Amino acid sequence: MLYPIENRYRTIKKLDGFWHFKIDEKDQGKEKGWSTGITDGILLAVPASWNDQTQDEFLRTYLGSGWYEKRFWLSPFWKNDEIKSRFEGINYRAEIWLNGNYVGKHDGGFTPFEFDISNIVETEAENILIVRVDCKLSENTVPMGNLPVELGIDDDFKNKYPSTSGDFFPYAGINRSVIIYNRPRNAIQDITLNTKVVGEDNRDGIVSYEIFTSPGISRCEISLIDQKMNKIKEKELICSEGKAKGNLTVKTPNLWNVGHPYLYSLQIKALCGNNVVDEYALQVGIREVKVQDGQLLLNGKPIFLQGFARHEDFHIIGRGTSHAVMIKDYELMKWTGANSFRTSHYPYSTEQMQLADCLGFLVIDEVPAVSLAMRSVTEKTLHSHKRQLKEMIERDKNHPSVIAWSVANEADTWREEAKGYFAEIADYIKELDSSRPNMIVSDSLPDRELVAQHFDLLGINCYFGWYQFPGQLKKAEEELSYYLDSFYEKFQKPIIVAEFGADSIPGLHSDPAEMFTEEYQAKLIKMYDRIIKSKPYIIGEHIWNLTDFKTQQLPLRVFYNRKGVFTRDRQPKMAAHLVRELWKKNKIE
Ligand code: GCB
Repeated sequence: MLYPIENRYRTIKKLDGFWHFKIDEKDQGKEKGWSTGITDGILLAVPASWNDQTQDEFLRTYLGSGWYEKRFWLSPFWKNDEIKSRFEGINYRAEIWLNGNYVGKHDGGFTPFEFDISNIVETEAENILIVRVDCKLSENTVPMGNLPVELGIDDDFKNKYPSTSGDFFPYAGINRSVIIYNRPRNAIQDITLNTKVVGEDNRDGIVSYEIFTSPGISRCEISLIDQKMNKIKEKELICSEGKAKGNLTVKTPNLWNVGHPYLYSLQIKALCGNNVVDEYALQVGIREVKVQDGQLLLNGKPIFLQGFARHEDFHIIGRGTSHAVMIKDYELMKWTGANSFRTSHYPYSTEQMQLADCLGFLVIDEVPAVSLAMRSVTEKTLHSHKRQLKEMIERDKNHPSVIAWSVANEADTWREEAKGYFAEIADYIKELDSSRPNMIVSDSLPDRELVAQHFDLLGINCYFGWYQFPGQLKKAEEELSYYLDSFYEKFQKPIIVAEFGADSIPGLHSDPAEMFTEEYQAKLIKMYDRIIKSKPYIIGEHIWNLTDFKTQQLPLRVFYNRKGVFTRDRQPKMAAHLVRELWKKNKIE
């Protein structure tokens, strides 16, 4: 599935704006005929979560079903083309109707899906698009939700409202853009790229491509264009049964790297006979990622990841796409000197990945398998987990910024049930993409962890000085050191400290430092940075979190999770200044 673009053969129409919306608490919308149109709905903005847009207290925590309606016109110029409707991300379950016709459905809140609507969309009349969203989570969904307390994950967060897995508010609705686009009937359908750096001193590049087309396409012409618009490679390909594959060897290319995110453009023309009928251009960063001799190598050289685990979260829009907030978050990361982040705990929007490519950030891409309670997983959970991994990889496989796939965060991987489950997930992910390392993020005790051996990289979340040994940084330091060494001794895998941090309330100070003050957060981060950098087997540190973010309501949280080094409105706490100082040596300019 290629991201929709515009050129002389393709057009896109975004349906962002105001949509009509109606709550369907008793799930009666279908019987009442809302699939043909809804009356007396309220207006809501799309893309954005429904929870924080209004003054309605009920809607704030509502995770049932709701119906959206949008009316739109399409140009008659589209009528001979294939027309698709694409939904970038709807949390959690979506069902779609167009002009009264059932179009299809999708489960999973963070990956795109699309449908061919050529036969039912109008180009001479108004269209009525209806989207039913249902955010009820269960033992069969990923993430899970509403598990009985005794069968949920074993943590301190059992009693929370709403009761969903993970420590972040389960924002519901049409969180990302809805796009209608056209493409020729004979079209380029998908492209898979893989790049390698080879030769002496890792100076040459190989770009391998696999192009998938409609069966009617007989040939493709491809060219690789540099940033000065020079064509540095070109090739003619014969397509057989809708496929063409091969390699381009590029002598001493500008390699894509942190601080030097050089992007080429791979331009593809598809031909029927001698006529060009479709074109697609894809940005290509030539780079190679490898785990070798206990190190993470980017273009053959070891790299240390410094950065954050984050959330897509902002006032009013919840988990909705905002280009301005995205830019700001990248600005904050650059300001601190970060070179990487993890998409905790779900795939972020496509635009986030495009920015990471352009700005030269390294991304660990994570599927929404957060806090899986292994006693409660079913065949359906496993199936949904695998499907969402596949959808994430299909969407993000061509981004040079993506350096690893994370298959889960803090599942209870010390339970017997985890063994077979994660062995299967590890094999599956290698089948989907063997060009990048995979990883699991664990918070188990090293001697109880049962699945880490299946993965190339090991992410470890550590909260000594917070949940364990609260307020006791000396003791926390000893335990942290022992914990990390024990993990390494047992699994002999490169480790990323994937989360560490402390809550702080901006403006709260104390000396000596105590929990929840800005001083305590800064001191804890400084101590972790020192211990982490003293251990050669650690290949990265990601602070939890870049910014404060909204959670469910529970006694452990004061309105937000306050572990951000920036506040929710993106202002620095004392820790942000400290981190900027700690990381300035490796800062991206
Ligand atoms: C964790 C989780 C993260 C939480 C964080 C915390 O281990 O992975 O989702 O928000 O701890 O602050 O408790």
